[in-house]
Amino acid sequence: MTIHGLMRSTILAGMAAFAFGTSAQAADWRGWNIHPEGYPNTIALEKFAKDVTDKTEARVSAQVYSNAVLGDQPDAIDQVRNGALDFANFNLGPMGEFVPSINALSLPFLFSSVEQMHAVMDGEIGQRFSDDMSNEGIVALAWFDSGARSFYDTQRPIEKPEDLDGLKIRVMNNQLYVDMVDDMGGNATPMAYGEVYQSLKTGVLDGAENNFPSFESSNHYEVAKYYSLSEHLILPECVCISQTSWDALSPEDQELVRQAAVDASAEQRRLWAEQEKTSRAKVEQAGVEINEIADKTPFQEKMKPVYESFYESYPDLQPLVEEIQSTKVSG
Ligand code: BDP
Repeated sequence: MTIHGLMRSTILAGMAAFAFGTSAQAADWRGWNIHPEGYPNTIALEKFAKDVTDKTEARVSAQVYSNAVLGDQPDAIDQVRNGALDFANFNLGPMGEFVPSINALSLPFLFSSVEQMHAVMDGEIGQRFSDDMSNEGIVALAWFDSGARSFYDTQRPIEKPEDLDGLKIRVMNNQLYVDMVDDMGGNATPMAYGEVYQSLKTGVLDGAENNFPSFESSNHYEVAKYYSLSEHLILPECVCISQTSWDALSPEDQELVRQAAVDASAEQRRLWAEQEKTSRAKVEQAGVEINEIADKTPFQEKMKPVYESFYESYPDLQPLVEEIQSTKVSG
């Protein structure tokens, strides 16, 4: 081939790659969301999808599918991992089944406050968690608030661990939560979120545990009239992207998507703070009895075996847990 011929074919190949590259880049992103319309996470995730679409000038066109219409949370995590779904808002509880170090966050009474959880997640430790998730094919771009989870049930106020005796309590999909409830004295039942309402109504379950916004939006408060402020779990949530979808983006678009997630998280945290109050007021008005637990020590004492068996399974994670516990809240 002459030098001209070579140049011409190189240019043609380049043009073809450019044309192909542009069309291959235009992506339709499907996003998983478990919550209904109007929930802080839904509003924030929709904002994320809109920002992504607008800022990339539709090189990525993102759409949120709410109410878990795309499947249960554990399935959805798996689908984001293998690239069948592009993005999602996940709770880091069920994530522990896929990324072992994330289980540290599911140790009951780990954080002393929601502020401490944010200090940990927004800092260097949070970065380590997102690195671990990324090794499993999930890119965590920002963290959402999920408040604190407490027990609620149809039978009686929970003031001490003995009050859980014999109660069938739904937990999210993670062995740590089964151990947590069983060691406190209840009977743990892992179940998909969408099945809990009916199970509470028919007596298949006596109770469950969640934050105020979810207790309200799931309508569980219509059937479970005792909400007891155990605040045993403070779980962060993520805006997560499939590594496959992420890797297909140009560095410029990755930056736009990252910024959209950071903005969505600021919006979610602002909405969350309001929703916690309105949801609490709404369930109280609907006749739910909210019980303060003056002394949580008896519940915490019961969690010693959960920590011990965690350290036995993951000796490497003990320093991380201690680092989290000693993180100070600044300001
Ligand atoms: C909500 C979380 C959601 C969980 C749900 C549950 O935001 O991700 O699926 O609890 O209990 O608070 O399953």
